[in-house]
Amino acid sequence: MSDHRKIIHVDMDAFFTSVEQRDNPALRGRPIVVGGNEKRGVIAAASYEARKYGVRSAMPSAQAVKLCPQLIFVPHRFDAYREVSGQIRDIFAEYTDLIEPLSLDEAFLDVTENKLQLKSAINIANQIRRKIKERTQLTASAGVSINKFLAKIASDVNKPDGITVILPEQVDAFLEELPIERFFGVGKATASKMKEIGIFTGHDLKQYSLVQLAERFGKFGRYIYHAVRGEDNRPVKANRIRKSISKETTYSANLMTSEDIKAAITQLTKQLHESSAKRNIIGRTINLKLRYDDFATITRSKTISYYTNTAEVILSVCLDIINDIGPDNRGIRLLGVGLSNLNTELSYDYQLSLEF
Ligand code: DCP
Ligand code: CA
Ligand code: CA
Repeated sequence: MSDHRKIIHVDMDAFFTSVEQRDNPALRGRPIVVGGNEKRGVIAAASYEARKYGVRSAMPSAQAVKLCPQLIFVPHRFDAYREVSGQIRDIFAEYTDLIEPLSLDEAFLDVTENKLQLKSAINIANQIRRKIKERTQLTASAGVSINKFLAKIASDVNKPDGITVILPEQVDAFLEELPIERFFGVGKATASKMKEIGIFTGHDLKQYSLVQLAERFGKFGRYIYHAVRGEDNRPVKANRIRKSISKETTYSANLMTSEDIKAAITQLTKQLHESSAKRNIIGRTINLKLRYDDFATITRSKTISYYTNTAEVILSVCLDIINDIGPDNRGIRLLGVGLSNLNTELSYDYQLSLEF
């Protein structure tokens, strides 16, 4: 018997736009996007028909319209996405309680031991995909392998509506051929740094020692050294999904003027941007926390129609909130700025939880 773990990564196909096409037949087969509008904003999701024109999530709307003039903009319906998210989690829970959601539309499952005593993880992944289709009329793709790193990469290989299995004996060859930008956790910046030193594939990456990679890429270098050898022992952790991210400061001298407050919030939004960008976290709700010199504390939030982590957007929403609160002659001893309603996609949470 194999002593490898059996890990599945499931990810819904073109999630928001597929829900919209399911619920409105007039949108089926058409290039649609969710998020933004013809004139402004950023695209959250693009249907496969829109992707043929090069339209992608996180692209400014104006650029998308240039690529595809007949593009249809559909408003968000987060309740509908959350409902599907709950339905797929219920399906996962029929097999295991070791479910680690990474965002609304994807999760890791450890099915080494499972509730139905099934031996084959491939069988389980296919059952899950079939049930998702039956109960939600949507498709999902799955990756099946021996660890999270491989399962996550695998789920993307035969998208949409596909399954990819990387068996233990296939791991080395698969990773050696894999282009470096496909490695989970390698963003654009890291990929170009790697290419500068001749790393284009897993095979190239293997030529570097642990020390060399650690010197150049820090903790992530150590992680990737092991990952390219198929070593990733991180457990599937149930319900690790992050709900919010924030930065706050207590000031040694109370803030009294609106200029001081603005400067302090500007500083906090910069820090919040850095820390959320590093983790690839974007959110729709901006939270502001204020503590006055008499320790009275208030928190106020505003929700916008798209995900963001840009400092300018967060700052302008915070200033709106401050404006709504109105003038107050108490001094301010603490300010906090945060994001919630997150779409926590992945890769960088990853880097924080590397333990070897
Ligand atoms: N999303 C978003 N803003 C982003 C990225 C994604 O609002 N910058 C939302 C819309 C997506 C959903 O999260 O539909 C899931 O993101 P994925 O990256 O899994 O992308 P899709 O499910 O849309 O497509 P794929 O079939 O490639 O998984
Ligand atoms: Ca998806
Ligand atoms: Ca996803």
